[in-house]
Amino acid sequence: MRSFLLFLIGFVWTCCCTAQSNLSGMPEQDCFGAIPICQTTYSTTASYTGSGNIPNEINTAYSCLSSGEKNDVWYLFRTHSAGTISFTITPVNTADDYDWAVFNITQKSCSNIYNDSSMEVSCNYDANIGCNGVTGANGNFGPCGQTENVITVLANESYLINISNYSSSQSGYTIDFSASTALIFDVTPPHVVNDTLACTQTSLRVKFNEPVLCNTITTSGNDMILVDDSGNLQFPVSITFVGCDSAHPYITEAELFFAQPFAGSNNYYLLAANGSDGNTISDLCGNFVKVSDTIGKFYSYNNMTVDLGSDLWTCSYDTLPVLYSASTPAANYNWYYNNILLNQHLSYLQPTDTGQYILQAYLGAICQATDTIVINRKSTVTVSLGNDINICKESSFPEISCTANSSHLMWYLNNIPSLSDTSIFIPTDTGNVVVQAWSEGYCMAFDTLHVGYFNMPLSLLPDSVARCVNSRIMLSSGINDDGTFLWIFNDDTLQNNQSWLDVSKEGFCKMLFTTTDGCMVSDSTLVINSIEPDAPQLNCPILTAQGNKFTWQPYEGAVLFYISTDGINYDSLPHDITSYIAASGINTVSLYVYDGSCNSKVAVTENCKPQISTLWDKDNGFVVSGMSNPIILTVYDAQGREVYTTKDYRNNWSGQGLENGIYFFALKSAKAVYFYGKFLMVR
Ligand SMILES: [Ca+2]
Ligand SMILES: [Ca+2]
Ligand SMILES: [Ca+2]
Ligand SMILES: [Ca+2]
Repeated sequence: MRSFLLFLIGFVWTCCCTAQSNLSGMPEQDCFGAIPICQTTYSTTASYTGSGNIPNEINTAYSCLSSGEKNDVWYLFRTHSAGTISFTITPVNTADDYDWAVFNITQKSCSNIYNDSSMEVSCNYDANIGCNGVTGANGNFGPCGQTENVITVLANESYLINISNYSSSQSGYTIDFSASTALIFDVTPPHVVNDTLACTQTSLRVKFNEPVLCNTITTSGNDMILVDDSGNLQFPVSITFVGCDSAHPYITEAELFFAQPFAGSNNYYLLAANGSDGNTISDLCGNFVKVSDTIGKFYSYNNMTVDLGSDLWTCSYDTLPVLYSASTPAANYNWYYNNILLNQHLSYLQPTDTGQYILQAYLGAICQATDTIVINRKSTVTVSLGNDINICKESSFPEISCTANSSHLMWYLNNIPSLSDTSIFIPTDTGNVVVQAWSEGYCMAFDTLHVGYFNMPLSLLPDSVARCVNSRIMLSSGINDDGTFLWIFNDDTLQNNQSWLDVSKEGFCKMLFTTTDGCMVSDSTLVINSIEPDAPQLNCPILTAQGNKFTWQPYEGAVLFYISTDGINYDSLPHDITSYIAASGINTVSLYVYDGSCNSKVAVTENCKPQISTLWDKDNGFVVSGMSNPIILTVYDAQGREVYTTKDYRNNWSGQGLENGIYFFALKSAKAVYFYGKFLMVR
C-alpha cells in the first residue's frame, strides 16, 4: 500500500516533496482535479494561490466561505464504511488562517456544487485567533472557534474538502483523519456496476463504483476485455469518457466501443487486462484490478425490432411498394412469402403479389425480430362499354351506355373529362371514350370504346370532263367497294348499279353511292363538249400511174389521219403521211385527223374541176393532171421529131434515153380534149 501511495501522490502532484512551492492554476484547485486522500494523515508543504482554472465553484450565497474560492485546493475522499468523519487541519505555520468546506458529492458532480446548497455538509470560516491555526470538523469545541462537529457518513460516499488559505502566506499543513470512525480509504479495486446490454449495440456503457484513475486507462480501452459465455474475447477498439484530461484525473463512467454487436451470448463479462500501458485499472487509492478478474457482468437482451408497417391494400394496377423496416437494424435477413422462405436476404424486398410477407432479422444467437405484413387486394369494380362504334359521317353520334357496379362514373372523351355519374354518354366527336368507375374502398376500373367513322370510298369524278363532239366517254367513279350506285344525268335518274357511266352528250352528272354500311358518297361532274378541231385541208387529186393521188396539208398536232373512199370505212394513216393514192375512178375521199383527244371535222374532196396542167418533175417525170383517162400522149424534140408516144398515159414516162432540153408534147383525152405545150426536161 505504501508504494501505491507514493505512486499516486507522485502522479497527481509531482511537486509534493518540494517545500513551500507556490502553486497556481493547478488541476487540484478545481473540483474535477481534487487530490484523492487515501491515508489517514495527509501532509503538504505546498501553498496555493488563486482558485484554479474554474474560479467560482463555490457559491458565496450559501457557503460559509464568504470569499468563495480563495487560494484554495480541493481534496476528495471516499468512505469505505459508515460512521463519522473527524479531521483536524494543523498548519505548519501557526499564524496561518485556514478555512474549509466539506461537500457530499455522492451521486453528484462538480458542477452541482454551485447551485445545490445541500451538498455542503460542513464549513468553517472562523479567524485564527491564536490556537496555532488548528481547525477542522472534529467536535473539539474549545476557545479557538475554528471547529465544527464531526460528519456522519455512510459507506461508499464521496466527499470533497475545499481548503482555503485566508492568510495567503501558507507553509503547508497536515490533515489528520485518524479520529474518524468511518474508514476513508479502501483496499479493494474498482468494479463496474452490472448492467444489461442491448444485443444490437456495439458500445458498452460502464459505470464504476468508484473513481478510476485516468492514467491507468489506455486510449483504446484495452485494459478491459469482454468475454462471452463461450469464452470468446472481444477487445474494445476505443473508449470514451468524460473528464480525463489534465484537469480531470479520474472518471466514474466510460463507454467502450467494440467491432461487433453483443448478439452472440446471453452474458458478457468485462475482465481486467494489462493494457498497452502495462497495467489494469486502478481506483484513486492505487488499488489495481487483478488481470483477468471480472470487473462487471452484462446481460444481453434482445432489443431488435423490425416494423414493416400496416397491412397494405392494393389494386391490381398498383405498383407494390418495396417492403422494409423503417428503422432497419444492422442484421441478417430472411423474407418469407406465405410462410415460404424466399431466396432474398436484403433488408428490403420488392413484393410481387398479394399475400403475407414476413421479415425476419437476426444477429448472433440473441438478436432477432420479425414482423408480418399482409398485402391485400381490394375488390374491383367492373365496367363495360361494349364494342367500338363506327358511324356514317352524316349520322349523329349515338348514345353510349355503360354497365357498371360502381357508385361513381366519369366519362372522358379524348382524355377530357366530359360527364360524371350518368350511365349514358353521347360523344360530340369521334375518338376514344373512356369511362372510369369507382366506389369507396374498391379499385377503380376503366373501359374504353372507340367511336369512329366508317371507311368511305373516295369518288374520283373530276369537277368537269371535256368531251369530244360525237364521242362517247366513260365517267368512272373509281369506287370498287360493294354498294349501290345511282347515276343521275341531266335529271334523268339512271339506276345502273355500275361504278361508271357512259355519256355521249353534254350535261350535269351526279353519282350517289351507298355503302353496305348504309353510308352515302355523292359526287358530280360537268360534261362539257370540246371545240371540234378543223378539218385537214384536202387538195384535189392528181392522176398518177397507180391511180388518183390525194394530198393534204400537214396538220399541226396530228396523231393519226383517217381516210375513207366511201365515207363509211376509214383507214388510219400515220401523222406524217400527207398523201393517199386511190384506185382509178375514185375522185373523192373523206379525211379527218385525230389530234390526241378529238377527231376533227371531216374534209371531203368535192367539186374538183379537172384543170389540165403538166409539169416536168425530175423525180416523177412528165406529170399530167386534169384529164380523164385514157390519155394519148405524144412528145417531140426541138427538131420536131417524135421521141415518145402512148395511147394510155399514166404519168409514167421520164424521158428515158433522151437528153435534157426543150421538148414539145400533144395530149388528147378520151373526151376529145386536146392540149399542147412544151417543157424543159432537166435531170
Ligand atoms: Ca477552482
Ligand atoms: Ca479559519
Ligand atoms: Ca477501491
Ligand atoms: Ca492500465
